Amino acid sequence: MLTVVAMDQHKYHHPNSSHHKKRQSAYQREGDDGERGHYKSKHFKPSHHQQYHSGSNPVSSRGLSTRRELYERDFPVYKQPVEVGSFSLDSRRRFFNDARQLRYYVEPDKEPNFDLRDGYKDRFIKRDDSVKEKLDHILRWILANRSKLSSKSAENKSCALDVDFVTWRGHLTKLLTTPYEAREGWLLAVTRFRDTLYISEVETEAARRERENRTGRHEEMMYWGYKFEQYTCADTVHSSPDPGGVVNTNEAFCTVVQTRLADHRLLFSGEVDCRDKDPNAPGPPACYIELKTSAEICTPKQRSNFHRFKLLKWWAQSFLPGVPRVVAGFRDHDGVVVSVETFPISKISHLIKNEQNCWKPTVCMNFCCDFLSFVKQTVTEDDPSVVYLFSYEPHRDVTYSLHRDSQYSFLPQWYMEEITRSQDSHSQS
Ligand code: 0WD
Ligand code: CA
Repeated sequence: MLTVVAMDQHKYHHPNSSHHKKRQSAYQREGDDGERGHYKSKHFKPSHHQQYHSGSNPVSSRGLSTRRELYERDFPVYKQPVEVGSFSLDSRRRFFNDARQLRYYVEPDKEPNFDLRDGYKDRFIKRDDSVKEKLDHILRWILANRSKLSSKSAENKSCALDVDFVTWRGHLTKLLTTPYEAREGWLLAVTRFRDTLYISEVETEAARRERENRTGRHEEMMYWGYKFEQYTCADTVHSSPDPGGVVNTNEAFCTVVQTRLADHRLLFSGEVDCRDKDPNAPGPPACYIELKTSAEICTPKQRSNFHRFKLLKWWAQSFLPGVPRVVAGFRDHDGVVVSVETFPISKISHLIKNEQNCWKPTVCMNFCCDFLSFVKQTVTEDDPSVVYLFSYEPHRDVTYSLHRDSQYSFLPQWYMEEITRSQDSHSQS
């Protein structure tokens, strides 16, 4: 039995409680006011069968507003996420349909003095991040676990999976934080295949330039987070962390969860750092722990920035899969962890209450929900060679473009063949 974790007023939804709320949508047509960023801010009323692209509005000129005010309504239904499986990626990035890479959290001293720079030069194997894996690992997991997902209802033959969306948790995190994101845009490729929508990120030009031009200092600081994991995680329940070992960022343990946001059935996977080693801890995902490092906070300005920017990202990332706590290592300028603090996800919205103009969980969730509705309505062609590319640039609407047989197509042949083969044999029986 899964217990429902209290998440402040942003609780996960109990399957049995009925929650009636007015539903609104922040779609708007870009052409309406003649220019971007200026809207009539009409909140469309609900009906999901409403056609937004009727009349003379060309499909290519429509967008989804990212203005925060449009999303300040009741918190949408978000079901308690359920782990339906997990997988591991080994030191060579090979896929395993099991939890072999799951590690166990070992609580450090409150002031541990971990040196995060140790091993950067000689005990670090870095994943090649120019290799784009797209959704491949999740798709492998799906093929290996079809029985847990296939549609049981006879009338639902065209939908191979019985979920509306398949994606990485990290892509959803980006959606949650979009109304507050003033620096980085994103590109999300979406394909409809057998009535499931697959969402896979495409690296923006700006992100590619940044990746290719990182300073030595930045490269080293990216290592610090992984080094902190090594100081606090053990490979087995009874062993201790091994700070003398090699840090290899190819290795990963990923949970696969199923949940629902309003009427969107979601299947996504996210990397999990470690779990509580207490055998009496609740089952996954409630036993999972997210590890973070952050610069130590010395001034009120730094505290405010931490609340406004860091806690938003931490909350969004862990709330999605139902990971209940973040353990943060605060480090100084030289990469020494000077203090460690636990942040329960359910308490984060209290912590930010006194911050002026701060982010709101409900805005994040409602924006994500409306984006997914926008995608459902837009991505109508059920064809793996067709990609709808959704684009966000800070302070702009989300817009999209359509691409046939392009560089953006991302569902691999092996996946489509297997889904088609098993589905056809299903419908014959
Ligand atoms: O190819 C890429 N650019 C991406 C690869 C983008 C996003 C994810 N990934 C891969 C990751 O390597 C990992 O196997 O997908 C898996 C994780 O997906 P996710 O959980 O949906 O991603 P996210 O929530 O953004 O990141 C979770 C963790 C990170 O932890 P922190 O505490 O830094 O948020 O996954 C790791 C990282 O530990 N991670 C990566 N590791 C290596 N290379 C990367 C990356 N590019 N991105 C995230
Ligand atoms: Ca982490």
